[in-house]
Amino acid sequence: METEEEKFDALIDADDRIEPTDWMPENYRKTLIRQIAQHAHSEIIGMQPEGNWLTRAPSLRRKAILTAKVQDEAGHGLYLYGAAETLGTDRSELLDLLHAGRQKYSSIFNYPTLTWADIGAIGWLVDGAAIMNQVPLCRCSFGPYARAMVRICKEESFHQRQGFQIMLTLANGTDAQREMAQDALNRWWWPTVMMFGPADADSPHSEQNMRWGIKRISNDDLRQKFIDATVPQAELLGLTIPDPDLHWDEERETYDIGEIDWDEFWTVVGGNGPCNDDRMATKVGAYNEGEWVREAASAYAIKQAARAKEVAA
Ligand code: FAQ
Repeated sequence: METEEEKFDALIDADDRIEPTDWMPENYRKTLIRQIAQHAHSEIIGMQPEGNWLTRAPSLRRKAILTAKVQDEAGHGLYLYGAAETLGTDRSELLDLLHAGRQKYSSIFNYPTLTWADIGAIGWLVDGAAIMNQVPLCRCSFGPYARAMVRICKEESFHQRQGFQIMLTLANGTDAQREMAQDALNRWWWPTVMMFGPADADSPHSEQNMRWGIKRISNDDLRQKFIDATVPQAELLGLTIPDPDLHWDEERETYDIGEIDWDEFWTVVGGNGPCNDDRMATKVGAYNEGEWVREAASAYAIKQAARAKEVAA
């Protein structure tokens, strides 16, 4: 007779999906809640740096596109909170943990968007990195997370293209526009490279998460794939990656980069980046201001349920 654990291991070994009603080890559930919640919070907090430019987009067309993109991020957050809820947690619990500083969101969203070119750089680089990380997650062993990622990746791909298109327009524009694009690349490059997480040797969750089929490709391998895909795109734009040590390694057939400033990464992850306080204050403020909406929605839901009961009786 197979134990629950043996059945679970057999599903993982067969590269099958684990569904919410299946038995799973407590640490598998915990690490998924941790990762999916962090991912959901990132999508929601990630609306802030871009939302900052909604009222100042350079044309109506750009404004409409950016509005659609920011709304997509909200949708991604909601799919992901939904996926986390299938693991037996509640969205409001996860939000409480975020607001209390006990759950993380991606380091990348703690940097400011100083010019319109930053909107291009976020789409091109940050969404580009997000796709690189998230396409393998479409094959994650946990069914609801994997399925949510399929739709998210399709939308991220449009986001990446709109960002690249902004950069292309600026790079082919006036000297001032080109400088603005280069300045945005200078500020966003390294934070994006860091976004993939610590080096494999310093990543406490990687080994177990790879074994469980949550993570399919390691932090360093994804980072390398992103760099190899992005360097030729920067060349096409005529922009310079801000790394004097960047060069093509003939032997490894890949780009080598300079040293990553891990102190900066951990400072930002630890809550002391340029915008951490501001992001959290805005998030908590919006949540508190939205209290009446949640109350109205649940009062309506209770009324509807009572009406349905009456009709059924
Ligand atoms: N920021 O052992 P590992 C987006 C933490 S969505 C902050 O390697 P793991 C869309 C990590 O949590 C961007 N913390 O951990 C968009 C752990 O801390 P803990 C978000 C980070 O989980 C675009 C510790 O370091 N994407 O961009 C970061 O195996 C534009 C040790 O690390 C996802 O969340 C970081 N960058 O691997 C929206 C994708 N990296 O929890 C708007 C799903 C690591 O023990 C605009 N997540 N840490 O206290 C993942 O793939 C993984 O969770 C990793 C980290 C790869 C992020």
